[in-house]
Amino acid sequence: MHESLDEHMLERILQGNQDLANHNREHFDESGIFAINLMSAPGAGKTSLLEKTISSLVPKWKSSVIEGDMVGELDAARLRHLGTRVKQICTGRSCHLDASMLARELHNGHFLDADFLFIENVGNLVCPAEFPLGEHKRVVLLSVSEGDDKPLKYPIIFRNCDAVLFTKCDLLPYVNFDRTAASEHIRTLNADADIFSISVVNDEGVDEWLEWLRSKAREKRELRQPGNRSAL
Ligand SMILES: Nc1nc2c(ncn2[C@@H]2O[C@H](COP(=O)(O)OP(=O)(O)OP(=O)(O)O)[C@@H](O)[C@H]2O)c(=O)[nH]1
Ligand SMILES: [Mg+2]
Repeated sequence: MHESLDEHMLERILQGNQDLANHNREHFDESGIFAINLMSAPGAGKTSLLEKTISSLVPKWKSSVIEGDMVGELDAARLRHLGTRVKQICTGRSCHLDASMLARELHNGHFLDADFLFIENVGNLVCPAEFPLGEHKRVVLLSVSEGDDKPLKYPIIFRNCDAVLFTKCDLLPYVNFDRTAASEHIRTLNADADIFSISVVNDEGVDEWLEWLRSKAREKRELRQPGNRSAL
């Protein structure tokens, strides 16, 4: 995409997106929802993780989902089975969600009546990294069948995230994926990212992931208490 755009035009597009992302963040903060942008290559396990996560969070925590896909409603249908409020955004020829797509949905407001807003981005390790949506946390899934070198080859998305989930860890006996090497690659780019090993097949790491989500949401909620305006 970027090759055909001159630098100046690209900067303007990214700045326009950032402005709208800031606007989206205001909506999130006003409503008290905690927004997470899930990004990965196609098929790394985003929807499967959401199925597991949302069904584990109920009844105490309520979730809404915005699903980004180029076409179709397959992932949205999977999540609606759980009784979750899901809005599908079809991006057409675009390989990522952008802040304007979200802004259009947020203005109707009813998605924000929940504790968590999970935003499943279009499967792509490149473009979603450059288009923040206003989310509070950015989470990257790297499935073990993709290879432990991916942080080195797609650095932007790993540099600009809050957590990395190695997914499908039940497959580790069958693939060459060195978790230590992958973690070191991530650390060279991003000293602060939390790193988890997850499998929705044998539930490895699922409790740690859920506790991470809950603790981040609680932190956010505490910062919003009256008298503490720093989070807004
Ligand atoms: N073995 C194993 N398979 C998994 C796991 N998580 C997901 N899968 C499988 O991986 C495939 C893709 O999973 P999805 O959850 O659809 O992946 P996704 O990232 O949402 O895919 P897109 O939305 O198309 O980018 C499915 O066949 C899942 O059953 C896991 O922990 N272990
Ligand atoms: Mg999906």
